[in-house]
Amino acid sequence: RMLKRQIACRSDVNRMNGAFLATFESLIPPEEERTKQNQLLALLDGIVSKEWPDARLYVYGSCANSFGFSKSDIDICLAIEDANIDKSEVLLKLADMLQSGNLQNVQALTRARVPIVKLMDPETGISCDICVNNVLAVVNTKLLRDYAQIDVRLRQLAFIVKHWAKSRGVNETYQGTLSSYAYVLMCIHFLQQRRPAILPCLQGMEATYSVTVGNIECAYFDKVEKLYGFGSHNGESLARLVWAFFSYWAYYHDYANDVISVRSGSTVSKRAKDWTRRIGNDRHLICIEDPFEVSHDLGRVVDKFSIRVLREEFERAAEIIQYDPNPCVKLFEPY
Ligand code: 3AT
Ligand code: MG
Repeated sequence: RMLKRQIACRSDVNRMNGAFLATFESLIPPEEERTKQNQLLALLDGIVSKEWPDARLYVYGSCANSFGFSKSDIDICLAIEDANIDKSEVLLKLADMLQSGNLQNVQALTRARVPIVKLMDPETGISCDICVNNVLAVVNTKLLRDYAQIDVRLRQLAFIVKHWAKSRGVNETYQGTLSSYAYVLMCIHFLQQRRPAILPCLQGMEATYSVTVGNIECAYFDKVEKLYGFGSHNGESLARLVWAFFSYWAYYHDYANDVISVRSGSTVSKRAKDWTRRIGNDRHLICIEDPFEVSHDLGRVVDKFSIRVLREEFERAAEIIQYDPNPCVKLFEPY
């Protein structure tokens, strides 16, 4: 039955390519958003440097990893060298200063998993979250951005997948579904696995970039300009990749045994990572290894209820692309 599906699809799915490309184009942020972001960043930089002259602000997440839609919030990391600082104190102090600096909805969330200050800039209308010394997020943002430069199909595929996840309500970690970061890693892994491969494994190549964060060594080949055209032996269209992506997660991924691993460019076994049973709140029902914090399963938020929701949504998506002649309407239908 699977084989029949594949054969049926091979000839048809490319006809949908224009619709997927148009969806992708419609989600790309216009250039003036970048200008506004820089304007806000300059304002924040001025405020921060009064109290912490040596501190630096880094944009991470979707505004910096090239997987951001139009009108995304900005994620900012305040990097302070001093190892003795108390993050909560810094955030409370920062919230005070932002409030006096005419920013709106300023709120310090010091007890969150990643403590942040939230704010809205009335001048640009942009909302942002500021965290302190979350250097790994800045580094994983660079990794994603570097992968995106190798083959345009990664950005296209990830936009479609993120748009689908947001439309279908499966991009909510607090409800047991996956983060955007997890979905982008799923796309990178998937493109590393195509034959011929569309993406290489940057962490498996000679390291040209290396930083140590705490006890984690982050090293990989970052001269991605040398890798332009890497995937050109594979001529698969966006539509075909979207269809194959959802089919993979619907019908082919081995949930019982496999961990997807961008770090290794392949899958690794759950057994080898000792991720075969529930430990504390980590259930490991869908396993996505963080490329740097390798003991961290990005699927750990998924529980026995939400895994069913996710798998049903993967199947639904695969079926729609398979059978619907105009899939972009139903695929992104609000849930
Ligand atoms: P949206 O467009 O905002 O949905 P995003 O790329 O900003 O997507 P997230 O909001 O999920 O992605 O996360 C913001 C960044 O924080 C992305 C990544 O650099 C980092 N990050 C998120 N979740 C994790 C995690 N579990 N472990 C390590 N880094 C993470
Ligand atoms: Mg974000």
